[in-house]
Amino acid sequence: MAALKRSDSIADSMPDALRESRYHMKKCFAKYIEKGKRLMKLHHLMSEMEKVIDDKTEREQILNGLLGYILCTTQEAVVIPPYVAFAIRPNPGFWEFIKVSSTDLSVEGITATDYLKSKEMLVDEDWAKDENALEVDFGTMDFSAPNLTLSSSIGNGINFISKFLSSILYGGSQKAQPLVDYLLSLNHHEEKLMINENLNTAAKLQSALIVAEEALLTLPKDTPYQDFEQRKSEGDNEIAFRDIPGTGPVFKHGQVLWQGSNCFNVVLFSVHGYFGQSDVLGLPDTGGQVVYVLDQVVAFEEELLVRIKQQGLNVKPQILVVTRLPDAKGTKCNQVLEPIANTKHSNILRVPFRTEDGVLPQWVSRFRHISLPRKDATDKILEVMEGKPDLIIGNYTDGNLVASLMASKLGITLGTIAHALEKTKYEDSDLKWKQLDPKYHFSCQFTADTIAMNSADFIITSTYQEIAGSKDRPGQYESHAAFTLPGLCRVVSGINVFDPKFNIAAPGADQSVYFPYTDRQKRFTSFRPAIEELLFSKVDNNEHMLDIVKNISGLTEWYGKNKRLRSLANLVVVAGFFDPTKSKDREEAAEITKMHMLIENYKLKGQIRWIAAQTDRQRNGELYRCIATKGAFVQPALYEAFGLTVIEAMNCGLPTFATNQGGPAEIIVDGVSGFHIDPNNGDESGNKIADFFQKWKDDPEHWNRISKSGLNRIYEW
Ligand code: UDP
Ligand code: LCN
Repeated sequence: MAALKRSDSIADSMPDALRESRYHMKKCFAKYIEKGKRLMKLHHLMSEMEKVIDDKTEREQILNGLLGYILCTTQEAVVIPPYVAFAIRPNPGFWEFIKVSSTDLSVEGITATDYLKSKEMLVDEDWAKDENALEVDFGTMDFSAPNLTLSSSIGNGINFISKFLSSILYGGSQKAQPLVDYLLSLNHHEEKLMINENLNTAAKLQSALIVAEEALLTLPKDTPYQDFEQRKSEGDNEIAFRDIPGTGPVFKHGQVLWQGSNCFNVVLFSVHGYFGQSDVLGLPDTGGQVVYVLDQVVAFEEELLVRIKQQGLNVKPQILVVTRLPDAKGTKCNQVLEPIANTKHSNILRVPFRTEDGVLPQWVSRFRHISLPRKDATDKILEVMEGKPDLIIGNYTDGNLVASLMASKLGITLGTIAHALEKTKYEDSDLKWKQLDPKYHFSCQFTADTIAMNSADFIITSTYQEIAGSKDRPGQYESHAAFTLPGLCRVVSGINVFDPKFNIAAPGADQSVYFPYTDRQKRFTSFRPAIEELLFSKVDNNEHMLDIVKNISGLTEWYGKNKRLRSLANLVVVAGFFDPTKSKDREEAAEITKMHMLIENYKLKGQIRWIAAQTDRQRNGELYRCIATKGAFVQPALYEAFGLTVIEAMNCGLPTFATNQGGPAEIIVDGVSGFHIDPNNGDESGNKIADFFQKWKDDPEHWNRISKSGLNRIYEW
């Protein structure tokens, strides 16, 4: 297929392309506008084109040319007769908007603002034309740090910033002085952390660094800090860096990368629901976030302790996970301060969430947004930490917003993490916000997300797709670049995915819980009877929540329909209430009823085991391992932001099938370390799973190969 040259814009090249196929294109555009105002997705554009150009050879000729390339990179088009406006995304992060007249096929490049206005015309014409409509443009904020330029560099901000800082340091004394002053200012209890007053100019620092590099390179990489400290004081170099190559300042091709720490007190906000360590796990729909936050705290504290030791400091780091204080309902999540398991100095701090009607005690869905009373939370944090934190991190929408407010109030560095921005999970969730708001409160959520991501100094993401998607699909952050909530606000520049604040750090699974089924000595054999009961007893068990996006009913239906698959394997699903009357959510109750109906209609009794959501992590690990050696794991979600269960299953050596919509597509290499399945194509997915079981039957090594490649993928990840 033809592609554009780097310098070409679509607005420039499209007129020629249209001219070449003018006869067909006139017919095509006439078809597009035939039904009046509407929003068209790529598949609509293609299928209508097929209807108009019924000769396959002619159609292929067009699709193989530049026009085909432009059409295939179109995300959507707005039809406002006689015009069709296109949102074209030639590469991740790059967008161009154009408007084509169906009358004479003339092409005009338009701004994001004009494109959004045409979208608004579909739902709220008055507002679209209102000159006073609120328009938000974060792009006008001018920062001195440059942005990345290539799609392939997105998410690699830290390397870029390190190089940028090195270039400042070596780029002339005037430019370098603010950096030198900053390094000079870093201290802990009056003790300098980076450099001392003798190196107060760029020239002095540069020459000290040259001498330092030579001195450091003569030492083995594992030289203890004390030895280095002694050498430093023996010589007359005023090298105030606190460490040695490989652990402290690293000298690489003229770059200085600082790996020491000036961050000892960290606050992490995960303000939602039931944040607990045992028998709670956030309750349904925030489970992954709780697991993730707890794992990160353990790893973060460990890393801080190592770095502090390497820096020769005598400091005790503290991490405080701040959340809300709900009713415990028999769990331990009603303690104000609770030490975090497997850490030395980290705690959960719980602050009551107050509304106008008093304290909110019950569990609330992730779509109902909560905040923490800022004064209460700040006072408590300052009291427990005995001072201001050095870094504030937020997690998920509510946590990120609270974190950004507190960070700006206290003047502290802010990091945010989302891993599950909801915007891309629901088609046209921005344009349809009024319709969706009563249930999902997207107006509030997208606004909070956009504010937090713009206030963040850095953003940690799970995968590349989370930021910038893939060739065909926009990323979760990217979908905030330009969007509109008609009647509320038009965000013409919401976020720039080329900003070096974006960094990818994929989560892992806790290796002490999720390890391969072959590690027999480590296995939690005490859970075996309970798991056997769960899987094989005659009676099904009780309650929990069924999230529609997880598509458990979809999987049940694929299985029910596929005779071949049913003859090869049984199905175990882990999710949900069994009794629809227990659900307070209409959609969820419908989903539960649907599950019962599928079981009935497809006569699945005896072939399906429906287990309620599990809350014991260790037992979960063992459950995956019990299924390993006998089966496979399937994650069929309509959309999954990252998907911790996918890496947990792979960690246990369980061959894994996972949705191609979202993070899992990046975790698994299809056909090698597991399989991608299309949640929107149940027949194909069911057959793909059946093929695996059939192949395993014919070749006993097939299962082992996929299991091992899955584990290898996790180890190299
Ligand atoms: N999980 C659990 N019990 C269940 C289902 C899930 O403890 O019945 C855990 C699962 O092991 C994983 C997390 O909850 O650690 C779910 O995370 P994921 O990222 O897959 O999805 P989320 O629920 O956050 O969308
Ligand atoms: C939230 C989600 O929805 C999941 O996809 C992630 O795996 C989880 O957070 C942890 O990052």
